[in-house]
Amino acid sequence: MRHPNLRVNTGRLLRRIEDLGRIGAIDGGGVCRLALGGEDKAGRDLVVRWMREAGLTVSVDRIGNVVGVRPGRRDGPPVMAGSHIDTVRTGGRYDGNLGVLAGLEVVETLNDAGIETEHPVAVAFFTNEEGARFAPDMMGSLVYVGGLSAEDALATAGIDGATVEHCLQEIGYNGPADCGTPNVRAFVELHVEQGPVLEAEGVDIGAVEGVQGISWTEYTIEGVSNHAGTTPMRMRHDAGYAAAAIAAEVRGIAREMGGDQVGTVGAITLSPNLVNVVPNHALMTVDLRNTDETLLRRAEQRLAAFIADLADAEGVKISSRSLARFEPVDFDPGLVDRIERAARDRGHSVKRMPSGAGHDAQMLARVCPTAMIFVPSVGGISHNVKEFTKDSDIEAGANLLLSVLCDLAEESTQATGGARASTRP
Ligand code: HGY
Ligand code: MN
Ligand code: MN
Repeated sequence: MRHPNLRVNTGRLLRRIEDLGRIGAIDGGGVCRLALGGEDKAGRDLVVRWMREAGLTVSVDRIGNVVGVRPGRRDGPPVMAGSHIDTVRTGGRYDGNLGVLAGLEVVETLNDAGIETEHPVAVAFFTNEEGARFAPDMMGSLVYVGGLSAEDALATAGIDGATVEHCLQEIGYNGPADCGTPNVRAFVELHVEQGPVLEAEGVDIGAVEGVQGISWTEYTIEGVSNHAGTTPMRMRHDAGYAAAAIAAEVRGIAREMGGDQVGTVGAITLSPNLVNVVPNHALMTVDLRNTDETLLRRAEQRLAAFIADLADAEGVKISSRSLARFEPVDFDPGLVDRIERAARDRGHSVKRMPSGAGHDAQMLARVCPTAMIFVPSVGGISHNVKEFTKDSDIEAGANLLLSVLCDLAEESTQATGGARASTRP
């Protein structure tokens, strides 16, 4: 530990979480800052101001990723902390925001202590990590590492029809920098766990070993609208029934497979959506995830077979469009070890674990040694206005991030090992 007595300014970090959480604040203590909307712009402007006030050289790339760099004694790739500040509609104030603001707090702490590091230190927030408005999720970091072209990302239309390019221009974050600059020496993301494990086991810190596979698909179901009262059941081609049957099957597959298999139907829109009309159209999404790629593919295949039979039986047309597909990612073993060791050295209990949620780190793992630090989520709740993490856990996570980043920023050898990352964009 290079600076064993160095500690973050917890009060400053907590204030900034509060200040950022006021932008797009919604009832119940949560936040709604969907990617590239007005609230996202306001949040970006605030964080960029803080970055500049901390003396960082700030760049904005073509897809709106923002990177602030603090110089080191030598030039070259920085060690980077980062995450995202866009949220889902029912977001909490910690998801993503903590990793960005804790990274900034590391910089502020180094500034306050007058510490110069060997390598530059960078703080980043990536565009549209949530994928709730524009698919796929982790879009900005995927472009940053070359897994998706900036052109394809810019051309992507969101759930409201607007394109990424148009929205970036609207908010003034269609930056000049090439995507993927600067390249990165190592990446560490602090994030709330968003699940129940750490709290249930009474563990302070998660040393995250990787991220599970993610499969998002949009289904369009075309049936025949008809009278709810006069149409015999045998004559129906009911898009609403088909959507409901798919949702029930998603739950059935997850239940029968057990293990890490999860399945979610988060969005269903029926048309004409009237009490006395058999729906002729449904648009829905399915989110399947598993830590094991073979099992995830098995779940996908089971659902596809069910849907083909359902379309025949109900006489509806069902077409599908992949919104996101990422294989499971393993983080850098050496970096995970380092996080685990540093946590124990600071007297914390620590558990090695996978991430159930997607994160920008899973993309950075394609290009540099990468790992994550989790802190507990109260009640395991996230993507919910009640998302909460205790101040003491925020302080522990931020000080651990400080310790790991300081060590990485001083070392001549790169963090050992390498990540097995997705091979499919
Ligand atoms: O969907 C996810 O796992 C992340 O919140 N984008
Ligand atoms: Mn997140
Ligand atoms: Mn999220």
